[in-house]
Amino acid sequence: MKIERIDLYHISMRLVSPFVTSFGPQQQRDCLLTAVHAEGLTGWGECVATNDPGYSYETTGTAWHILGDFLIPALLGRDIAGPEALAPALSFVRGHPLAKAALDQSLWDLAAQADGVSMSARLVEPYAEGAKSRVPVGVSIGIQSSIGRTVEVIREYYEQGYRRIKLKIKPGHDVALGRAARAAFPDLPIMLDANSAFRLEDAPLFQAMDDLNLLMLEQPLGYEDIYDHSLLRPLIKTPLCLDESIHSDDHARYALAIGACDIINVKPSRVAGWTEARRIHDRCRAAGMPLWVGGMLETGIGRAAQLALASLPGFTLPGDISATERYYERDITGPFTLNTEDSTISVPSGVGLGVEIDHDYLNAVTLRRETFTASAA
Ligand code: OSB
Ligand code: MG
Repeated sequence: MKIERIDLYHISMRLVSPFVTSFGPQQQRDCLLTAVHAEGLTGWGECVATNDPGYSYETTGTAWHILGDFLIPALLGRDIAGPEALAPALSFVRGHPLAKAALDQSLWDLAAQADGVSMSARLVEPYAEGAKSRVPVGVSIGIQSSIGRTVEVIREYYEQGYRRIKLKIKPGHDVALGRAARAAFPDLPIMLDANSAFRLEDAPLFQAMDDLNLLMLEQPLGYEDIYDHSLLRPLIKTPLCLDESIHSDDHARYALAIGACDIINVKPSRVAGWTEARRIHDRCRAAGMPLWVGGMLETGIGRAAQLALASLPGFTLPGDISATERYYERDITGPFTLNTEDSTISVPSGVGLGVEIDHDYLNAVTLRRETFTASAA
């Protein structure tokens, strides 16, 4: 596909409630969007970098720089055979997976549109079993003012129909929280996510959770670590999941080789896009390692593509993909809703991402927009 023009947006949307993790609070959710124009079609992508370098070193500012000064100019006027051909064309830029993933999503949307199918259908082509039409989901609950308040928030989401709960933890807000949640909900799948806030020396704290029957413990140790997780894993009963540490299929290979985890949270943005995410899916599925799709408080544009990925057969655990109302009062696409009878969200079946963009609202939340064309490059 010949890439004729790319529009870059910086948007800012207010979350319905602040999202607090071990690396800090977030109330305003900024992100970038890419609209890639090729052969009469437009493919949309979301760069989930935030204003602060908390989860990742990338921010909306670094992503704008890397996209606008390097990645986009490298694509303008080029004929890119398909999404699989994108990574080699961008490999001259080291790192910056969140910036690259926006363009990767745009190209998968374009490829699906060119074939007249949904992104899920385009991604699932290699697998005989086909795509799931609805995927199991849960809700990720940020750090609250108290344990009592956390239990109340769990109850609210439980009443809304969510049947997998993830709680953020940090030092001092850990074992007692898990214990209170388990006491209040004896049979609910509950998991904890530390976002790298602990060290291997904290192993006794995680051993104290062994009797809580947790679904998993997500990324307790360093955000680039694989080795210490492999040392922690045999010391605890709770299944160990990696998020931050896995930036590529190679990292998944290392983690499998040294037994660093039981489960991987695949965020397509963290691994530079859906092509690499699918490689990780194939490797882990062959190795029998369960997977789920993680989230970054996406808008409807990113959420549609998360759901397409989660429809692949190897994503067997509930994803961090919640209903729109859990994040935003109003979104730049139509809302996603929870199927309350089975805690799932339906995978969009329309062509491409399968969402309708509300351009009036998109304009209202846009802080900055720039159009890049081949001639101006
Ligand atoms: O660690 O999974 C994480 C959100 C922002 C940054 C990191 C994480 C998260 C979430 C939210 O847990 C998942 C979601 O609902 O989008
Ligand atoms: Mg996480």
